[in-house]
Amino acid sequence: MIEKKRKTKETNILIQLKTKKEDMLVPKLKVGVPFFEHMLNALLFYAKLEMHIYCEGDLDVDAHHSLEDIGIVLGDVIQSYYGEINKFKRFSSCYAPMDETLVRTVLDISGRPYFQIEGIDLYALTSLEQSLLEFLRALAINAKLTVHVDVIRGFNRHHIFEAIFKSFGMCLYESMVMSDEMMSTKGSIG
Ligand SMILES: [Mn+2]
Repeated sequence: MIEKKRKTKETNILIQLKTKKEDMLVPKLKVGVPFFEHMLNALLFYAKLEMHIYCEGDLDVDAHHSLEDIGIVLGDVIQSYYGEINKFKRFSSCYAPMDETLVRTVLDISGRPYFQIEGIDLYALTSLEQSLLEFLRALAINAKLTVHVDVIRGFNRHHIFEAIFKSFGMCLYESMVMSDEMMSTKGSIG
């Protein structure tokens, strides 16, 4: 089991990841932002990660602090997890269609934090949608991943965000599949 905690004046977060069969963990999401929990559920399902995510945040302000801080702690958990796997496939690219929407995520466990999203009008997003992207950015940066997300087409915002989270989740799974060698010409990640 990997467990990380983070407590500030804005949020109090606990994340646990089941890494062994013997780990006693009841997967549960408790954040209090239903659409984010729906997205997180999709991401973790396709990443094949069993997690307990608890956040008590200042939702009376808005969801921003909670989502960004969960991204920070989850990124930390993911970095510890691939550190334990040690040798992994590293690169992945996954497409998720959802009716009219098509999204592609390309991910590299590079040790070089970078998050880029294209194909979506960032000025037209709702506050919650912006926070969803801040979550993904915080996750990528804190896990030290290079992530490029391209919204190839689509107009239904529920579809677009769900396809982003699904393809990101699929990429996490594929990149962390064990490999028989260290996938780096220089012999180390970063
Ligand atoms: Mn949905």
